[in-house]
Amino acid sequence: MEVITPIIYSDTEGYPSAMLSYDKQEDFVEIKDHNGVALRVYPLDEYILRFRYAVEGLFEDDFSYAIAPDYQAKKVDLDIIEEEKLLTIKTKAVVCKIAKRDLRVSIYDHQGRIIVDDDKGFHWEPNAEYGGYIVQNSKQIQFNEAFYGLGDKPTDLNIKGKRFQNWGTDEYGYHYNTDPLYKSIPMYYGLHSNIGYGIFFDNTFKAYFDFGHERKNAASFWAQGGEMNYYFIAGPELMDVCRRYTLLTGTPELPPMWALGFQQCKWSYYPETKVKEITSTMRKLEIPCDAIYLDIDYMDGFRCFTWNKEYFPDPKKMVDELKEDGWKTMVIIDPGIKKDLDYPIFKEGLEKGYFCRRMDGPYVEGKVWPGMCYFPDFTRPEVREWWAGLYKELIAEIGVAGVWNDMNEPALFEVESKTFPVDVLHDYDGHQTSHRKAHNIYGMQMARATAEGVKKFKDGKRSLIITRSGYAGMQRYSSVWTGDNIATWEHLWLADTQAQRLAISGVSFCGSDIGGFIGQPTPELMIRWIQMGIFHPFCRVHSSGDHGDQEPWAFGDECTAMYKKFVEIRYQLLPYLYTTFYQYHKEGSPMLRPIVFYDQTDRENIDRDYEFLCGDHILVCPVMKPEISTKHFYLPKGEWVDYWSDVSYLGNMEYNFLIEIDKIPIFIKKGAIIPNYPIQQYVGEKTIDEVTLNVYHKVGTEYSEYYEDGLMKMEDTDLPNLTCLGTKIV
Ligand code: NBV
Repeated sequence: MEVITPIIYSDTEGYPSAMLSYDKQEDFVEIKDHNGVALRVYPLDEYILRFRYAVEGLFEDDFSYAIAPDYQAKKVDLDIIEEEKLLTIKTKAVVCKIAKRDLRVSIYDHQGRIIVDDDKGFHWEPNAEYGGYIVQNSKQIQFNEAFYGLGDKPTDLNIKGKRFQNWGTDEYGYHYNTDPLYKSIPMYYGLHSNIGYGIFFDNTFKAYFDFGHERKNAASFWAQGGEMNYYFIAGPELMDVCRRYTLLTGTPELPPMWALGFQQCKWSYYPETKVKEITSTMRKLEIPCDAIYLDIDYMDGFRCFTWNKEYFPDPKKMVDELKEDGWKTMVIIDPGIKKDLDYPIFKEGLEKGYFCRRMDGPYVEGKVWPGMCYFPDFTRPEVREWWAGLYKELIAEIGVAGVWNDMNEPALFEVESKTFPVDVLHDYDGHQTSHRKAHNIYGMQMARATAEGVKKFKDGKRSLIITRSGYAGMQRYSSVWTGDNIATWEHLWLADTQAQRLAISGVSFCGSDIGGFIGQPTPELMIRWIQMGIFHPFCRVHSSGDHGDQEPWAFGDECTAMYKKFVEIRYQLLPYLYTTFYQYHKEGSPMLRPIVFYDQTDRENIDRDYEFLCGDHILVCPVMKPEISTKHFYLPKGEWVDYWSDVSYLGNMEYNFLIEIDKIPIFIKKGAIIPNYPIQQYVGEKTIDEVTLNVYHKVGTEYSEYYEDGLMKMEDTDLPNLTCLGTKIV
């Protein structure tokens, strides 16, 4: 018999008592207990219920950086039933039962199956050090339940049995299970008995998640301050939960297509002759590439928005020349502004009071690349506007194409905490608070200010922003990369799971430093990483440059040829990838899909984290080990066509495939139509007046979408059975 761990309640914990009253207001149902606890349940649509608790009946200002500003809650007709022991709130999708004895919440579907059930439910502890409360919640873990989500955690896809912290941290050279990392996305999925659901705990304080690590049967989440404010998102399909969560926290605008092209980066390419050497070698070897990156050394003494004129005497001329050859120049911008009164940006920020201060007056100072720096308070609208304005020269005058925001956890050198002291004050858009609450959103607000600036000086035209740190909703402003990884086989796998996890956490536009930031990959590892990387939405090679080169030609001729072959495949697939981005933008569909999100009915898929789907129809099975000649892969349900040989395979079966170095196992869903562009050296090199539709014929129906951002619409073609955005072949 299973031994159930007894629940030990701490003396200091508080719990709701019996229900005193309930009241139906326009947007929510408010329930009060006998001790002054209030619970508000907001139906946002039939599938999403938001729960907010106030220990002393007083709710905080209702403000969130995560929720998309244009998110519109729907009008839901609630059915509210009061019985002796329960208050039941029903929408068309879910039945929420609140126990009158202690306000514990259980959510069922309409067939009476439990979706999620409070264990201790909401409880709290006074925060003796800072005031307020440590707000906590625990749910029961159902039989065989699996858990997913939480952003960039470098661990197995199924996070059952693990415990995590959300506190954005600069983790140079992280490893399997290092926690926390750069991003904080407090959203997780549960899956049991084929029922998927999501919990989004929208609280920016340092927060914790425990999935049966401390107590085998409880999934808990808690934060060091703020409100117990979470969203329950019903499925039952995990994909639908993902779409609902992603639309709740917003999707990005469509990027320019070149942002999905291949990108070459290194810390650092300088001087100008080096940059040109890289770009011209790419063109000479005919390896398609759209973007070249300038890391911190392009600046004058690492002062943001300046140029080192010795290395780059005429940046505009260089950027223009690169542009003529199809290159988009990307530059890095960090948050630290060098403390130097001869530096106009510092002087202006100081005069206008834009830098963050400690609670008792002084500015927060921190050592980063330029030396001692002050840091803008990006949580203040006026500061964001100022920051946006600083991009004028880079974007409007010099013609830089997009911006890379780094070190924005914010990261500091030489202090144990690696970041600001917690007493730093922030405006938090008019809700003044300390760094305890603002830390996790600092990077996201920096990326937001950057995105606004770049957009403004590009006359509203689309661009590319990348950020290292961020909170739920960051995807509205920026793409992301997974930070300072290492050139090891383990990291290849971590990059795979991190990208899948980010995609299901609302942040599809993600990728890793291909090849590894730290260390030098072997040619084999580099090739395997490129083979996977071309299926990640953000596809950039980056390295610290300390251990050797990582350009396509750095590993010998054979390797260069393979590199070229895979980057070319990416360019052929651009219309497919762009369509996948469109689905993300429009419906919140993740661009990368763990196998369990493709078929959650098959228990074989629960822990599967190697293979993933890129968009609707491409199954990618990355090779994660050196020198292997065969590998077992499990093909999920359906029929799959081997991309290389056109041989069909039945799904729901494991196969032992031959592994060759110049091929990554890729399978196309039978029946799919995959649009292909001709190979170009960069997006826009050729006028595309013809798209090849690769039809993977099957007897039966398979729905394929194709989105073109401009003139080419499917209805303009004379192919039979085609509709704009949809293709049916029977
Ligand atoms: O700007 C230098 C690097 C950058 O290349 C990398 O991608 C970031 O994650 N940056 C971190 C700061 C220094 C890291 C040691």
